[in-house]
Amino acid sequence: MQLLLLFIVASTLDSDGREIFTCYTYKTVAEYRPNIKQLQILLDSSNNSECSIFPAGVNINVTIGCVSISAVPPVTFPPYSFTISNFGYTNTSVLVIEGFSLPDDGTGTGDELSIDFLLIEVYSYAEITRIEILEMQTIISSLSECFSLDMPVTLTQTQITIGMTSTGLCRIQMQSLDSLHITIDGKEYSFDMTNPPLQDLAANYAQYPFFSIKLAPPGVTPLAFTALKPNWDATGYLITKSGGIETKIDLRFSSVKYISINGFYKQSFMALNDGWFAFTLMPIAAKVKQLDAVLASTGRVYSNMIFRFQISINGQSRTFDHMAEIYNMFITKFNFSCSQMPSNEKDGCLKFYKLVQVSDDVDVTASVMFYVNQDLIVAQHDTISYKRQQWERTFFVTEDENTCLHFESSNNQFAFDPSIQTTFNISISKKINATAHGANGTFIFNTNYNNSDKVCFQNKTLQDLIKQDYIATLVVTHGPNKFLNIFWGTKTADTNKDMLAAYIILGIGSLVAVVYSLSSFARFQKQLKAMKKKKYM
Ligand SMILES: *[C@@H]1O[C@H](CO)[C@@H](O)[C@H](O)[C@H]1NC(C)=O
Ligand SMILES: *[C@@H]1O[C@H](CO)[C@@H](O)[C@H](O)[C@H]1NC(C)=O
Ligand SMILES: *[C@@H]1O[C@H](CO)[C@@H](O)[C@H](O)[C@H]1NC(C)=O
Ligand SMILES: *[C@@H]1O[C@H](CO)[C@@H](O)[C@H](O)[C@H]1NC(C)=O
Ligand SMILES: *[C@@H]1O[C@H](CO)[C@@H](O)[C@H](O)[C@H]1NC(C)=O
Ligand SMILES: *[C@@H]1O[C@H](CO)[C@@H](O)[C@H](O)[C@H]1NC(C)=O
Ligand SMILES: *[C@@H]1O[C@H](CO)[C@@H](O)[C@H](O)[C@H]1NC(C)=O
Ligand SMILES: *[C@@H]1O[C@H](CO)[C@@H](O)[C@H](O)[C@H]1NC(C)=O
Ligand SMILES: CC(=O)N[C@H]1CO[C@H](CO)[C@@H](O)[C@@H]1O
Repeated sequence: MQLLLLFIVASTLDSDGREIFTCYTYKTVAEYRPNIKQLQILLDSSNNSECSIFPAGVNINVTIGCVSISAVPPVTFPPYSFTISNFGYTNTSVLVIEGFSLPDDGTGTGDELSIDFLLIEVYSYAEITRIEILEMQTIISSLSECFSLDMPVTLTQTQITIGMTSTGLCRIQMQSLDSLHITIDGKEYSFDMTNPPLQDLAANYAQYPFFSIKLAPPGVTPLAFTALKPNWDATGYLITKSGGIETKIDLRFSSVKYISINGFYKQSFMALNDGWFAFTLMPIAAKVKQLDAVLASTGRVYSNMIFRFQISINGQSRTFDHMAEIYNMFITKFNFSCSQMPSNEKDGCLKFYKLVQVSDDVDVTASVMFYVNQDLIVAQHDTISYKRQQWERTFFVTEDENTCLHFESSNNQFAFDPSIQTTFNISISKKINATAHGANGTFIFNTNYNNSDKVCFQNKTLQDLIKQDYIATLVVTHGPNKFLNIFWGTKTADTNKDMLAAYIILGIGSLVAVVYSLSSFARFQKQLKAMKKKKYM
């Protein structure tokens, strides 16, 4: 727990109070970070119950002691005095003093005084305890610690958005901020303090743990719509200027994403089920119109397109492509399976599938790319969400009047509390006799689910709907937790074998091309030619 001490002139409290000895051990140390003007006292409690008597509001005096002062005349300095209001003997383990700097040593060299000991006095009206610190560590705080490592960057045609997580360590620096520089794909963009978002940065830095800044490079379009990839390389740094000294603070971006039209999808996610990667993309009609306008503005008529899904995790990635010839915003569901891979790639694919299945930190992007022969004319890139799956496999089994959801557990099973109601929201999309692939049946069931491997419902309409081809989207809500699964079938399965057979039949007829890593364009062209001229409706 950290205490932030503000410079408040100490109200003089009675320092003649009773002294309590040994509230802290000799392991209590002080760390001084001269570059960020901060003194931290890491308190090592001796768990002396007597010391619990200190109230929340205490005064603290820090006295700097120098035994040998070479300076002539010897420098003298008053103690630093602070008041804090949230002290707790058992829970205050660090005292952080901001804006602390040691006095000049008086030798004219500009060096800071070297100190021999620190005396810390913590006192209230009635009690005082003293801590002597004989060893002080001077630590040059790395300026790379100004922000925590989670710093995502989003690029659009007109805007650079940087999400920042403040560690609070560089408040002093941020007050003398001078400029921000960011290099995207070899091109540098600079922003000085005339940019309001930069003016806000210092204030936001001190105030919020997380905030973002949005920068619009004046008069330039950072990226064209023909960006081939959603993931970019970018570097950036801040410059601060104080007393004629320039300091560079590197920004380490956790990800750099290019998004063509922002907020393109009202829903977009990936789900895994029984060896399948299933993707759902539901665009917003108004955004599709915007994309159409961008396409029209190229003055060219695209001949083919690719829906590309890229899944990355720990430096490994897989790309799945779905090739089509026309754009139909009603293609909303995509699926890929390792079983569709060439035999030499199946094992690698399955390993990857298993890795994704048990990971939380998976990066998934969806790209819709329009081509005139091999020229990419427009691309829409988005990041889509993925949540670790609760069940490895979900499927329906009909048992008389009952329609039962069966679950095969995954490695990471969340335990449902049977005393709390669980909501099963099942949306069925029909593949046959549906103008679009949109849902045309939603069923909500509330039950006190007890972690059993199946849960049954009675609804005649649902039972009829799953007699034929369907795609089911299941959202299970349990308190604040939500679990999502997507699965499908040609008919209700009674055994695993039937279900697997159904999957394989679906796989064979599909026009899906599955590619590892980014396939060369020649390969794509070959595959495209080999495709039958079919349209998706
Ligand atoms: C702490 O410092 C203040 C201001 O210098 C002083 O008035 C006060 O007596 C000091 N308290 C103790 C306990 O030394
Ligand atoms: C005080 O208690 C804490 C937490 O129980 C323990 O980690 C620590 O070692 C104790 N310190 C001493 C000096 O006994
Ligand atoms: C310590 O605990 C007290 C009482 O629970 C609380 O008021 C105070 O804010 C805490 N201090 C810190 C530094 O967490
Ligand atoms: C059920 O899920 C569908 C989509 O899967 C959603 O549109 C609908 O709002 C959900 N209903 C409830 C009550 O959560
Ligand atoms: C789903 O849509 C199809 C085609 O529009 C229709 O034939 C069918 O009755 C619909 N089913 C439900 C349950 O609404
Ligand atoms: C089945 O579910 C549908 C959709 O939620 C509902 O309209 C219908 O009343 C249900 N039928 C029965 C018998 O519960
Ligand atoms: C869990 O619920 C199912 C049906 O809802 C029931 O058959 C089963 O006995 C229950 N299991 C436990 C351990 O309570
Ligand atoms: C999987 O995708 C292919 C190509 O879009 C499609 O033909 C097939 O029906 C899909 N299968 C399921 C179960 O959705
Ligand atoms: C598979 C299926 O149910 N197909 C039906 C689609 O709708 C037409 C007429 O609306 C029926 O004749 C088909 O049997």
